[in-house]
Amino acid sequence: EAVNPQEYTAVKMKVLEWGPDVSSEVKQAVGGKTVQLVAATLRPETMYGQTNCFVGPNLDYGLYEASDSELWLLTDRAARNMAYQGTFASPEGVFKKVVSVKGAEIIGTKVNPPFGVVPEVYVLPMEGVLATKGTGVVTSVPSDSPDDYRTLMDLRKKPEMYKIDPKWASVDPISVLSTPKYGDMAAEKLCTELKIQSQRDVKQLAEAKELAYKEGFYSGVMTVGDFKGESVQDAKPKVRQQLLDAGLGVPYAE
Ligand code: A2H
Repeated sequence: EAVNPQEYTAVKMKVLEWGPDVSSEVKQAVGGKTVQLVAATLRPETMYGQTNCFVGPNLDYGLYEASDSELWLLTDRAARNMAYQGTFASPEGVFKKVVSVKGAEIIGTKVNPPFGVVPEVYVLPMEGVLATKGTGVVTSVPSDSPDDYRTLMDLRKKPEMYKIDPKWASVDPISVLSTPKYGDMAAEKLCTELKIQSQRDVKQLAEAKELAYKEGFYSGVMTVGDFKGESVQDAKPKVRQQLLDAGLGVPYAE
């Protein structure tokens, strides 16, 4: 466990249309409320480049009452943490689960990624999503996250095996920043350089992640959005603040 807490930004990805496998029990429990998939990220400045949303197909999630009108989809662990961080409308420490949801159920669900250049993206399965980190929901930015890039390529290669409609994985990586070392598609470049063959190459992916993160943070320049032309270091807290101000994100620490 880290000594210092990680400061995540939890971004709200609004459900626009359920995928084919969502149970009628879940739909009934939702009624007319808005459902948000809530993804924890350390890279708020990359949100322009969201192409998908990942969940662990075997993980357990729930829909939790964030307010009178909104249900949030995340893990039980994250809901408890958020309740204690005063994120919900309910009194501190109080959280209410409306219904349980299995990750596999929501594959193919269409969501709206906040600040995304592409306004409608699909939920896909990722093998390595940890129940013990963040919200268990990961927004996919394949331009800058090697894990996201490699997973997207795996899914495109074997859509039948992963039981997905190829159209759900059809959005290409979108450049959000540029660096001297890796150009404007750091994840693809590093996956090629390090010969990363699958999302299961966890050791090389960890190395690629570290390299992309450092180069992006210290040498990156934004190529899209309100802070285009500014350094990533400067843009990062500004994009985060915009997400918070717009009600599209909340701080989340663990
Ligand atoms: B990051 P750290 Cl563009 N299981 O967001 C696996 N991975 C998870 C997760 C979980 N339960 N919850 C969050 N994550 C991912 C964007 C991003 C991220 C980019 C580049 C790198 C990157 C888009 N995906 O992460 O172990 C989320 O992906 C590498 C730092 O707490 C989150 O930020 O450092 C990151 O891992 C948090 O990982």
